[in-house]
Amino acid sequence: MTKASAKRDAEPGKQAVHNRDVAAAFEEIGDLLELTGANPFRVRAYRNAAARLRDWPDELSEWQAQGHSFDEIPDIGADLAGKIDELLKRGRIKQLVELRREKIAALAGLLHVGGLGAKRLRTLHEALDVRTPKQLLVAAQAHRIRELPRFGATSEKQIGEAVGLYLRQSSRRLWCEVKPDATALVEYLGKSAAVSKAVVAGSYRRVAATVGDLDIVVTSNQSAAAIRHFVAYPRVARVLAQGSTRASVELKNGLQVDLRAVEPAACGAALVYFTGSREHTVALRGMARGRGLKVNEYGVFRGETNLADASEASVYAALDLSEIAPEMRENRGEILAAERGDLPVLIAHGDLRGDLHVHTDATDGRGSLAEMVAAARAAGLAYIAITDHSQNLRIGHGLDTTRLARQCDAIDKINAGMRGFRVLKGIEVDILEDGSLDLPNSVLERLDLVVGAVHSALHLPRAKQTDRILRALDNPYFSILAHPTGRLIGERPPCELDMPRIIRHARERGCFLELNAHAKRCDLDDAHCRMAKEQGVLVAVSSDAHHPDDFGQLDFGVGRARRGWLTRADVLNTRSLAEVGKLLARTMGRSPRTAK
Ligand code: DGT
Ligand code: CA
Ligand code: CA
Repeated sequence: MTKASAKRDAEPGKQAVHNRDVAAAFEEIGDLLELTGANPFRVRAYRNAAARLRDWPDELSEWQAQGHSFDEIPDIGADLAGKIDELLKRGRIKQLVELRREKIAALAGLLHVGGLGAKRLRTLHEALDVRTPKQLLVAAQAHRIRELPRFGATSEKQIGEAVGLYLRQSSRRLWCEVKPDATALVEYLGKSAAVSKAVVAGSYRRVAATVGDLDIVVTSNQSAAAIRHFVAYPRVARVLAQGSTRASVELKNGLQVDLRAVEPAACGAALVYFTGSREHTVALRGMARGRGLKVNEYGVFRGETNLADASEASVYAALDLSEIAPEMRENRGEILAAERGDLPVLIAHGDLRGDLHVHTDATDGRGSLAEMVAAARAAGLAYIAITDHSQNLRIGHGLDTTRLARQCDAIDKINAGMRGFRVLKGIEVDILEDGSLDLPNSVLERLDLVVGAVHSALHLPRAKQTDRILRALDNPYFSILAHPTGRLIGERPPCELDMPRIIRHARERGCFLELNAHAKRCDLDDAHCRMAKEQGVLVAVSSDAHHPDDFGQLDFGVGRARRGWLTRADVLNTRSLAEVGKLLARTMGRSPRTAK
């Protein structure tokens, strides 16, 4: 789902080709070559080039206009330079157009879904003539996969589930993936004299993990001019509908955007209506009816009189409710809470003081210790915990005892030379299949915190998987359970787990749970955050940063925490370094216990 957006045919001459378009094209060529069984070095060449171009500081067309040649760029040889030139000049790469015609191309989106690699996808294609995700699902359901060599009933079941999930979600995009478009559109709309205010409403404003389309409300006294400005947005590919107060467009990456122009006085009601959710606004309307009122996108009416004004608060006030934060509007008890006046005061953006899950290039991160520290300080944090992977995670180049000790020395050194910021020593230790941890307690005890996570054997049956985690929490050195369900949105369903039991156990053991803010994880999800809150288990909102830029994820994490009704007090890393230090110290060296 993340890649599908970049995979539209470019229209010759119609748009400027940006670096990320070139990167997306190379990425896609890499995927398709891999699927058709090309030499792995060729595949890697395209992927390396894509990564290089995505971060390349100069706009490629300008770089060329200045007389440079593309093969001056590292990772770009003469062949790839020619392809960049072709894309810039003609708006397409012939090789890519041809690759897309291959019978197997429609399966490219399934790479990585449910652990399917190119080799296994090719086997499925060759043995069963599967050409599309839908056909793969049908093959799994008809039990035709289990007969194949190197597949079996279990992997058939996993493939069926993962492809089903993929098909349900593939028309949706990750929140973080649409954020750049949402931000750019608001900025663009604000430039029109006809627009006084522009807000992205819908599921985006509610900070849903995935978004179907963007819904924008603009206030304007000249709606026709506002609409004209909107459809003229340079990244619009097609206008789907256009009227005097509304329009829908499709952007060049395939994302749909609906826009509504309303008079400034109706802004409150329009925002409530278009923020939704449908369930929330349906419940509001039902409540209004009981009081002889009518709520719609224009206001709250008693007869002809509109009780609402430009603010959303006025809409809720007209129904005797306190204002409900957008992230809570899902009809999951928030209306009752607003009626009683006991809505939680949600954690605010800017409340986080530190980040307790950060990687470096010692394992699979892309920033050095010093770079991650500098980026965290620049992001306004007061502390971070370095939590690189442990030895069991081979692909992540996990740390063994010696390398961990070396990292701890490096952290001591960096702390010694720094004021007003502190680096905590941690590890993201693998929880092994039997619930033991991947490093001995004699090593863990020297750290400030232990973050534990499951990275293998994700398909254990529910009772076994639950016991595994309970056992891990029983370890005397265990601070925070990272991304508890292991889900990857669009790729992998959550593990089978008894979460209420795990949360209760975390409370008994004095451990904390993580809300991992990685766009694909959002794990804990909203419902689990609320369970943790009810049990009094503090939640760490963590970036899981693998790159200096990733601390930006914390802001999304706060949005997700708000969706889970968390307050400042419910979140571990809103606390000062001194307080966090005390709370973490209590998780290090408790009396051991065996699981019940
Ligand atoms: P999405 O786009 O699937 O991620 O989810 P939403 O919530 O953004 O839904 P969308 O785009 O269909 O509509 C945006 C908001 O507009 C929705 O949250 C509530 C409102 N809305 C749209 N159509 C209707 C409708 O027929 N009835 C009600 N009650 N509300 C609607
Ligand atoms: Ca929407
Ligand atoms: Ca919509």
